[in-house]
Amino acid sequence: MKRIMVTGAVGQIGSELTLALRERYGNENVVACGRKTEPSKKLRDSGPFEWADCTQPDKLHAVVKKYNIDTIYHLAAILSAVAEAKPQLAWDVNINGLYNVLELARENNCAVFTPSSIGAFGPGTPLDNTPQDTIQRPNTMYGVTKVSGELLCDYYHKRFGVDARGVRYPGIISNETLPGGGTTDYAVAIYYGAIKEKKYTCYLKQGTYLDMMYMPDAIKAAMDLMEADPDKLVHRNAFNVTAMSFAPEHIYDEIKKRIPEFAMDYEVDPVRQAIAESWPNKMDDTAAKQEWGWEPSFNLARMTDDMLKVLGDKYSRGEL
Ligand code: AKB
Repeated sequence: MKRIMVTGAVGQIGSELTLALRERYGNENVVACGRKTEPSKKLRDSGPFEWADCTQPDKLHAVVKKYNIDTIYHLAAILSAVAEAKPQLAWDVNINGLYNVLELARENNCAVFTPSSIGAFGPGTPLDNTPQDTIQRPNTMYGVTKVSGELLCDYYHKRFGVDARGVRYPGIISNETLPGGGTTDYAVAIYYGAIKEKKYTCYLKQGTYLDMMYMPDAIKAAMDLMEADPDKLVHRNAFNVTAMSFAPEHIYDEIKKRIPEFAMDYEVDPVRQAIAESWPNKMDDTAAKQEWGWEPSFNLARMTDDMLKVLGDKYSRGEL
């Protein structure tokens, strides 16, 4: 049985991925690591929890030794909008933190999953059907750290034999933990707005297409890639994965079909708009499909049904 450590386990993806990993590999075999935010009761009570900051290698090292860890899901990261506001912090967490994890993996023979992002692409990249292997010249600090991270992970694989794998996540939509400071966060916030106030003000312009994915598919992508036969992997860091591509008006239309009184207006944030315009409209994820059988389950309509049901139930119970 694997012995897993998850960094960033209290974050948007980490909080749900940790629970899914516990279900598959056993509660005691999955150690959740947080830095500052209190974990939910479900996360704290279902298995081991440790405070460990990825920029502090000694603490990470102690967790790896204490639990005899052989696999690390390294989710701790600063997202794109915060990274533009705090570029030094983004470099420290996204690069020095990753370096610490890879060194730990090299010394202790651990496999590593690291999420990259659509942010690893930039204005020179083809925006439609963005190829797996293409120009990557991002103009944001987030993008710089994501490309560097991909290269560093591949380097550790080739040079030291670390089993490092990753995906380029699109915007992730979920109903458990809110994302913290990304450019794609509007696609989560819009559902909360629809349920709580029947309205939403969008910070991206109409016509701004971006790749997106519902959380169950994001979790499946990470776990399936880490279980994939290494002999079949031509690529490693990082695979394009997507489930849907839409602009704000399309998600609005889907919600309005189900909540007719829902209204949306626009107040564009120039920073996040510029970031979004530098990212792909739609990635080509053929390599992920061919090399490890990637297949998403949720499209926009199915995701909208589920999001509104789950958030609607939470709202009725007074939990939102
Ligand atoms: C962000 O918007 O920063 C993230 C991402 C696409 O990597 N959700």
